[in-house]
Amino acid sequence: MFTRAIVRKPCLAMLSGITEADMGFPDYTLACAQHNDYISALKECGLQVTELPAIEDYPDSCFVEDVALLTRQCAILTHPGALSRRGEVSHIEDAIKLFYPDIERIDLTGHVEAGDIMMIDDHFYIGLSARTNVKGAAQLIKILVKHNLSGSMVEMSELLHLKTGLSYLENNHLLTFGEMNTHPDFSQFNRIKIDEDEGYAANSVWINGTVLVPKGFPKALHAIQQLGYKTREVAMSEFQKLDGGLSCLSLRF
Ligand code: CIR
Repeated sequence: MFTRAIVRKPCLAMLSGITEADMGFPDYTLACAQHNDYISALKECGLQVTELPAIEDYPDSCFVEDVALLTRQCAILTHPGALSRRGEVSHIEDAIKLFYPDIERIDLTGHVEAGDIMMIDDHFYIGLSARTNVKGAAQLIKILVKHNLSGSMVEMSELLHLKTGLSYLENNHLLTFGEMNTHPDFSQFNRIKIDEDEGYAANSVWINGTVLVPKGFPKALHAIQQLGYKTREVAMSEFQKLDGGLSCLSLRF
């Protein structure tokens, strides 16, 4: 169960956020409206939401998931692989301090973005992507073990972040896309394979029994509903233009 979430309002500078989507520039007004609806969806799932102000210095700063990992035992600040995102970390630290007395951190010798980390109970799968490297993942595993948690590295080559192609929906159900459909590390799970034309919906989010699903992906929505979950669609078009998925917009703990 989760009780809280932290989000950060998108900034106008999001128009120059990192992207390989080739879907055009986001519409800032629409992005803010979608972000507000996202916050409503979190609240509908019973979360108390801390809303942080926009920071114009960091175009991608609304994607708060990447700069910290919040677990039941500890909080860990990451060191993003993307140079333009590293300054976001100290800003999220200020918000996290209110909830976690001791904060661990990935040091400058390694890279980790927490979009590459998928939690399943007390185990954390860490994708080795262009943003998260072996040195960062090794540091992270050491910290997790210190807190009686565990972690393992996942080889990957196609996706931006691990959770771009994976979402754990609890009860052994795992949404998968692309290279994750057949990845050997996840063979023990019931994989629900998302079709190529709906790949963006592989990043959906389980919160307290409800699954938030990006709007406009009917096959994925139906497959999730068939598993017995209540679903809540959230329009995400403006964040998709920046390669950002549903999970990236919040830290849930
Ligand atoms: C980036 O490339 O860093 C942002 N434009 C999108 C980050 C998405 N975060 C995530 O998938 N966890």
